[in-house]
Amino acid sequence: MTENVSHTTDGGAERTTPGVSEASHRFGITLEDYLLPARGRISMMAPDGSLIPAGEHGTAPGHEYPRPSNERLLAAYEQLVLGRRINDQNAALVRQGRMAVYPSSHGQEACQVTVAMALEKRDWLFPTYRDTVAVIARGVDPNEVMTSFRGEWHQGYDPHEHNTSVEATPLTTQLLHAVGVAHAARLRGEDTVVIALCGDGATSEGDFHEALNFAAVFNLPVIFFVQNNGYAISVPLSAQSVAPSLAHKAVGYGMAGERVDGNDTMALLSVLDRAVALARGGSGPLLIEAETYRVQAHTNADDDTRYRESEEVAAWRAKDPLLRLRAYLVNEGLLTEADEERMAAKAEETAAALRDAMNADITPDPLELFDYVFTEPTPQLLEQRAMLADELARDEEAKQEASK
Ligand SMILES: Cc1ncc(C[n+]2csc(CCOP(=O)(O)OP(=O)(O)O)c2C)c(N)n1
Ligand SMILES: [Mg+2]
Repeated sequence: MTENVSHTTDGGAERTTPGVSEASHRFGITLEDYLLPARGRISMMAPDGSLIPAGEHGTAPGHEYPRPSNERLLAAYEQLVLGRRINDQNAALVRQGRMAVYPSSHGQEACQVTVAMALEKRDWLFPTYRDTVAVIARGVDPNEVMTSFRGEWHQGYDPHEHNTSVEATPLTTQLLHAVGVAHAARLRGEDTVVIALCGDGATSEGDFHEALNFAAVFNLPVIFFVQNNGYAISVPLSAQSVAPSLAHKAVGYGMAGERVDGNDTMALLSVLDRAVALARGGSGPLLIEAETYRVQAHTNADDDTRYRESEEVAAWRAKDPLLRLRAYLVNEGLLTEADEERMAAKAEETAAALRDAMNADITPDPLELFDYVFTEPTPQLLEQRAMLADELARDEEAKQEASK
């Protein structure tokens, strides 16, 4: 294989970071093939759960990916069952008025679960508002994750306890934070890998460009994982980008880009495991575009029937990631009825605990608003806190006086 390697001769190779050049040599493929190995979409499992033959996975020649172990696929399936239950429970809690908002990842659970599984505990995950299931798969208590969605002002969990950042609502701020954390880890000599999540619409943001460029120039171990679910609220991808694929955006930064079937747990695990190993080994950042679909509305606040056809949604429901992996595992005799009952019961237990937690009323302390803003509060914040404390004390006095 290696004797056929032809690298760019126009200086492109020299401009590329040594990590990227070394990776292309290692695989015995051209720099161009390394930077954009997935001419097609990588997939390993058909929607009916049958295996796609190795030569048809969509990878570049000489660039085949190993199939994840059965144990790993079974563990992923358990997480998918839990993730689906959490998504549907949260949607119900919103309808019952117990939660303010919930951007569901129903139908995107394969992406959610596999990014968490690909990382080690010491690594970092930077999620968005749609990535609750990924945060839970990272080990964060679901009740803590849902705190902010019920309208409390704090995030509910300590990012440092789980190496999992807050679920960012401003599009792509988290990508810059992810790059910063990767840079800091590098300077400290740690081998941390960072996965930063964003959506298809978010790739139009200026911060997306800055984050990718900085990560590539500094050869940082960041995996930018784009869940292309077809829409940014009501805006379809066709109105968002005319790039041949979102993965193509990587090559302009000197970064490898891959496209993967985002409803194929097997392909996702394989692509992500390889990406994490490459990033940890010093090959620099990677961009992965996972093609999936937002089968529900953006949030409870919008009506998706106004901007898309129900046939489109139905076609994607037929590619459901959970049913696909289940079909594979059942066909292979890897998933028994007893396994399914156990997994469903565990998911039900989590959903019940979530209902109890969200149904319990809270009485927030208004002064808590000033806590956790900065490690060292600014003089202005301290002044505002004192003003509010004074006002609250006077309110209390007035109440006492009135009740006499
Ligand atoms: C900087 C910024 N601009 C606009 C918004 C409003 N907004 C919230 S979600 C969203 C759509 C994002 O779509 P996409 O990146 O595809 O993610 P998805 O919701 O599909 O997961 C927009 C425009 C925002 N949160 N932040
Ligand atoms: Mg989207």
